[in-house]
Amino acid sequence: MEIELYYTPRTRSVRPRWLLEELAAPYSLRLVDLFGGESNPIHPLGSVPAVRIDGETLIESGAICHWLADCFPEKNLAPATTDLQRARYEQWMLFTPATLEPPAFDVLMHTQILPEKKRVEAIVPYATERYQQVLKILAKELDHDGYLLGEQFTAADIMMTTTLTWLPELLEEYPPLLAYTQRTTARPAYQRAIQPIDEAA
Ligand SMILES: N[C@@H](CCC(=O)N[C@@H](CS)C(=O)NCC(=O)O)C(=O)O
Repeated sequence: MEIELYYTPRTRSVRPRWLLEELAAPYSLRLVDLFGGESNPIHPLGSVPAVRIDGETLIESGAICHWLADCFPEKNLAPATTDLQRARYEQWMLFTPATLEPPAFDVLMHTQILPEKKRVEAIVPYATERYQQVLKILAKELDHDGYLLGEQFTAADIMMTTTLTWLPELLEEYPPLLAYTQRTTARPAYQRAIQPIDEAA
């Protein structure tokens, strides 16, 4: 399988890069200079990430991670479809983009990313409150030494960790989440995935 990842550091494209590193799958990176004004030539919205897999283009970080994890069952980054744990895995794979990410995205965009003129201050208190509600239930869920599925680290942990790292200051009140993100980001595959592109293997 030939995999080319269209990638910008410090974006959602870390997700598939981290997964590919966990899988030890061969891949190449094509840097998209999003912050310098370049748009991704293979994504209909110009966004990252996108992958070319044997000539086919696939977008959406969650879909890319989902599919790639299933392609390498021997790496145990996704439970088998017949495994009861699979349902729980699907739950967490979707929880990140559907429930955790929207309020975190609003806070991030309207406090840090958008040019000041475009920020809407009134969005921030509600989005922060909603994000904190979600963090509270996650802190209960992750109040142990493992991962979302217990002992098994999966692609769902990649999805969730990358979002939790967007707003580190809001994690301070949730020690189980701080410990969880410290555990997951200490993984060698994550450390390789955040290396500057010219130093990547
Ligand atoms: N839901 C998409 C979101 C993709 C997305 O919005 N990516 C951001 C970077 S994290 C981006 O490319 N923004 C610039 C743009 O869309 O032009 C995914 O998870 O892949």
